[in-house]
Amino acid sequence: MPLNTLIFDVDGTLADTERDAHRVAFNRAFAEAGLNFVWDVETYGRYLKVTGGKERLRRFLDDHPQHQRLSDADIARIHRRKTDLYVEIVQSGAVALRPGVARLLRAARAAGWRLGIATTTTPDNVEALLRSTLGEEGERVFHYIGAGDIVPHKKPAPDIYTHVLQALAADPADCLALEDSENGLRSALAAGLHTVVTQTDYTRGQDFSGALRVLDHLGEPEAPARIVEGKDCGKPVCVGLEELQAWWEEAHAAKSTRPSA
Ligand code: XBP
Ligand code: MG
Repeated sequence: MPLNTLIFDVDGTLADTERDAHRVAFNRAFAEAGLNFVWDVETYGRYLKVTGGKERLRRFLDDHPQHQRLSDADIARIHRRKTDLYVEIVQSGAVALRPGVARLLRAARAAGWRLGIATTTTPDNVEALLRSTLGEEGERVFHYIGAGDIVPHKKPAPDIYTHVLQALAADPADCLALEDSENGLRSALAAGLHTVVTQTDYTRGQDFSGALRVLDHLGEPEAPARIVEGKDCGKPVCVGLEELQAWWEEAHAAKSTRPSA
């Protein structure tokens, strides 16, 4: 079977949502809840290693016992408000898709490829992002969206990718994952998926060993991306179906057909 399915991460991959949308929404929710701390850009970057907003807040509080203690119910309540605030930010049009994303989605749909989403973030956030960037029918671009607490273990565990593969009735050998972070890459590799990484300011410098290629973004014809790790490092490229197919075939031609996590 040729490559026929792409599974996208959301935060950092479809759009650069973390610094100016998720982080800002968290801080607004903290202020509304009367919490006396703020996540600056650097602090948020460190805690991004904990996937999932509720889990991230719990870890931060565990590391900072000087702040007020919160029950799991308190965290869930603050996080629900954070989701509403995030959705408001996204609905205001403040977040755009990363370069090349809409172009690649269009090309994949036109070629009859299957499209999935495997993300740690809350389903409401995905819906808002897809509608604000791709239009009212944005969610329908994807054949299946797997998001948030639907699986027991968040990335870097393979659960969300395994779940999406099952929902799409897809063999990982026929699919490719697109990710932006080491946690996401580990998750996709552990589910048996070859993976292309488009790094962000927050994930640059992470360990992307095992990725087919690492790029600064997917690129557009008039503003190509650059391969920053992997074969042809330094080369400008506008990532389309042909490039993904070639990188995937190259990996399949290598001694093992399955990536190693
Ligand atoms: C990113 C995450 C999410 C978001 C916040 O995941 O780890 O937790 O930072 O979203 P991915 P929530 O890159 O897999 O999309 O607050 O809704 O968890
Ligand atoms: Mg991500």
